[in-house]
This record gives sequence, structure tokens and C-alpha cells, in this order.
Amino acid sequence: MFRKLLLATGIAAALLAPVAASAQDVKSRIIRFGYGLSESSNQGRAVKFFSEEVSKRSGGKLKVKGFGDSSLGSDMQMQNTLIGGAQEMMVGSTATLVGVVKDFGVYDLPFLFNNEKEADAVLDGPFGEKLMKSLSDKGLVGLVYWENGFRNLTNSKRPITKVEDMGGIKLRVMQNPVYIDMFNRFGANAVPLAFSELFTAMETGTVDGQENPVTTIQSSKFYEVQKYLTISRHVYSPWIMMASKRWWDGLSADEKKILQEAAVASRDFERKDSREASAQSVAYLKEKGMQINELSPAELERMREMVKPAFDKYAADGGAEVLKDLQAAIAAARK
Ligand code: TK8
Repeated sequence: MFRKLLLATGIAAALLAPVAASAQDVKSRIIRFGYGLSESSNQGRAVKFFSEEVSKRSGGKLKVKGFGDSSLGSDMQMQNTLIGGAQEMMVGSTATLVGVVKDFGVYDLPFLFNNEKEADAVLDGPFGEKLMKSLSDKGLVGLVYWENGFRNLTNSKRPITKVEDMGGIKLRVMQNPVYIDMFNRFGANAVPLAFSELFTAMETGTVDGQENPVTTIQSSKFYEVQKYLTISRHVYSPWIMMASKRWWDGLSADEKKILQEAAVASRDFERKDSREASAQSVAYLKEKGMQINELSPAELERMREMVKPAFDKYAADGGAEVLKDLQAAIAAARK
């Protein structure tokens, strides 16, 4: 009798299992996912990975359609479209989120992180999580951070071996007061501009230079319009993957889980891929004719000294608490 029962429950379980899997509450949906870089960039590769993961995990029902090259708008425009609910997802810089949640500017203060490992620990830990969660009152759902990377300087005027060489250079920066303040302190002429307008601005001489990770300098072909590359690693820049809260709130628990898990998988893929690509980029850019130099430790120290007041200014402008929390999180990551 007992054995019969066991057998019966076994059969029932076997019959139920596939039913449970297909009974996941998942609708057929098209998810428009916008990003700024090209399809062949580290960003583009990771969007493709995310799309494939979501498709696998949803039995093909959730279709993530990637739109690269800012074809759905600049980072800032997309943020607003997500808030309005007219676009589902995006990945972009954290720097341009300052208009939504001011505290995001804290990541842009210079020379905070020494390496990628510290950045991963802080971004994926309680500090990064808390900041990401603060977006939900503003109509955005932050899912994961990807790596944009350590930023370096390029320009078409002259090699930069000391801070003074930045004097008078019209330097495009992200639309964020921390960047404007920092580069003006270095003596450059900071020009805030959307990334989508950057190549043309350099080509036409509206700006002389910009700063971004080497992977972006490669994938956006900035070497075609910029002669000098200075390895300065002045800021570690994250990207953040976000969904429209209006749209997200209408998803089932199963759908949210699929997207969340695929986002985490894409984060791990993206960081590994970006780091591998980054290691190749300098040689590539040299081959493309860029003249490359690295700032000396002594010069970097001078720069650190010069921008100290930027930290005080940031704290005085309402950022004291978030800055203190971030510094504590970095200190903890170093232990
Ligand atoms: C791409 C941007 C870019 C960022 C910038 O949309 O604006 O310079 O570094 O990666 O988010």
C-alpha cells in the first residue's frame, strides 16, 4: 500500500514538474533596451548577452530588443522616457542620474577607487544597493551596475604630462556638476555635453578633448579625431542597468525574477569582458596612431591635492552624508 502510494506521488510529481515550469506567469513581451555605445562595444556585447539570457530563461517569451548608438536618445533622454513609461529598459552612466537622485554624483569624485575589485565590492554591497534603491521613488528601477571603467583623457592639442598642460583645453565632460568643477580646477575649459553629440563635437573642433575608458575610445573610434591619450584613471565610472518603474510594476513576480537573474548574469559577463577588452585597447589605440603617455604617480598626487576642495564643495552642497558613507564602504572593501 505504502509503496503504491509512493509510486503514485512519484508519478504525480513527474507529471506536475513540466506543468509548473510552463505555468510560470510570463507573457509575450517586447522589451526596448536602449544604450549609447555601438553594437560592437563592450556595452553592446553585454546587451546581447542579457537579451539571450532573458530569452533562455523565459522560453523565448520575453524579447529584449537592443537599440545602440543612442538611437533611442542620449542617456538623459532615455532616463526620462523610462520615467514616463514609454521605454522599458536602458543602460547608461550613473553620472547623468544626478538630476533624478543627486547623490549619484558621489561616484564621480576623483581618485576614490584604487582598482576594480574595490569598485565591485562597493557597488554590489549595501552602499551601491541603497543608492540604486533610491531611484524607485523617482520612477526608475535600478537592477545592476556594469563596468564603464577608469576614465582617461584624450585631446587633439598636446600631450598632457602635467596638470598645466590641460590649460585652456575645451574638454567635453558628462552633464554633471562634479565633472565640471573638477576639470575647471585642473585648468581645462569643461563643456558638458551628451555622449551622443561627442564625436561630431570633436570632429568639428567644438571641443578639443574628452575623457572616457580606453574601451570606449576604441569602440567609438575617437582615435580618428583625437591624437593624444593620457592614462590618468581619474575616475572609476559605473554604468547602471535600469527599468521603467511604471512598466516594471505591471510585471508578474516570475517575470521580475527572470529579468533580475539575467541582469546579474549580464553584470558578471560584462565586467569580465570589459576587463579583457581593456587590456587590449592601449596597444590597439597605439597602432591606430595615438600618442600615448601615462601620468606619473607624482603628477597624480598633485592632481589629488588640487581637487581636494572639490570634495569639500560636494559635502557642503548636501553630499556630506553620502560621501561619508561611500568613503566608509571603500575603507571596508580595502580591509
Ligand atoms: C554612453 C555614455 C558613456 C559615458 C559618457 O551612453 O557619457 O562619457 O562614459 O559611456 O554613458
